[in-house]
Amino acid sequence: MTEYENILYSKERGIAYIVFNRPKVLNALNRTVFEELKEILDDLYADKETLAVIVTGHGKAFVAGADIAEMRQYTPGEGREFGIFAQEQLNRLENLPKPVICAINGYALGGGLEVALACDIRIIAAGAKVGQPETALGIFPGFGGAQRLPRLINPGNAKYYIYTAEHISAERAYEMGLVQEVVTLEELMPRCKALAEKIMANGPVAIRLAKQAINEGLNMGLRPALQYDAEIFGALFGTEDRISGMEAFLAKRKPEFHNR
Ligand code: DAK
Repeated sequence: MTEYENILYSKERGIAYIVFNRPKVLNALNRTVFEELKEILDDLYADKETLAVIVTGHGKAFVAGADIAEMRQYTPGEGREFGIFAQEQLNRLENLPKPVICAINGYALGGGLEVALACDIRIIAAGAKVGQPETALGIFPGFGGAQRLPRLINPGNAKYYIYTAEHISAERAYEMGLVQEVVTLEELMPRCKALAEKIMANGPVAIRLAKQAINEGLNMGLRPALQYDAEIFGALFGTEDRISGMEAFLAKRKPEFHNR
């Protein structure tokens, strides 16, 4: 396994772990973090064995945002280039053909929340805070937060939190549907692993195509989205997993899926 300076990357029993690891600066995202994330995503796109991914942070924060110290001296051209590269990696994370669970262990602010928004499911530790405080720095959420947050939660709430730059408690995030569960910090990783295992017990090809249908469909109107579903759904009937899933049901036994 490749060692990275700013990210701990490991795999165990079908689950890959991406752990942001710059605890001295609350895992702030600099250019190098995104370069490392790019390599990790290259690996995950090619990896057929890994069936789920968990993203979290080392130390007291998940990610406290983009690295303000590094960004401070950016020219408009550098800012644009950094934004394009970072956005591309978050788009690739969002569309990774495997379920991605975000374990929010502490602050997920600015770019940190934008990473979490690019994951499929968010579980948060009680006491952790999320938010898009960029307007307090004179910028707005430029890694996708201005687009993904209002699509995920009520646009009025998204505007409220982007305009005020207020931190959002775990409970309020749950109330708004921004996260799926609030658990204690001790329970966070066991719960995320159990959730990954539960998902992995189902047909991997079905999950991959469900994710594709949902992500693509969210960018379309209802009719073209349903048409798109019908097209990719048909492909499932040619898979070995679909046959073994249905045969197992009829034979009253547990299915065995082979990701084919
Ligand atoms: N960047 C750099 N360093 C950071 C940091 C960050 N985002 N957040 C924290 N740190 C550093 C602190 O400076 C401090 O360093 P030392 O003083 O020890 O050297 C260390 O981490 C510990 O932080 P604190 O001492 O502040 O810890 P506290 O527990 O007191 O406070 C906090 C925790 C999370 C409330 C506080 O650190 C904080 O407010 N952090 C900043 C949060 C924030 O504003 N995040 C948004 C960043 S802006 C772009 C698109 C998008 C973006 C950028 C560009 N383009 C399209 C170009 C995204 C921007 C952002 O994410």
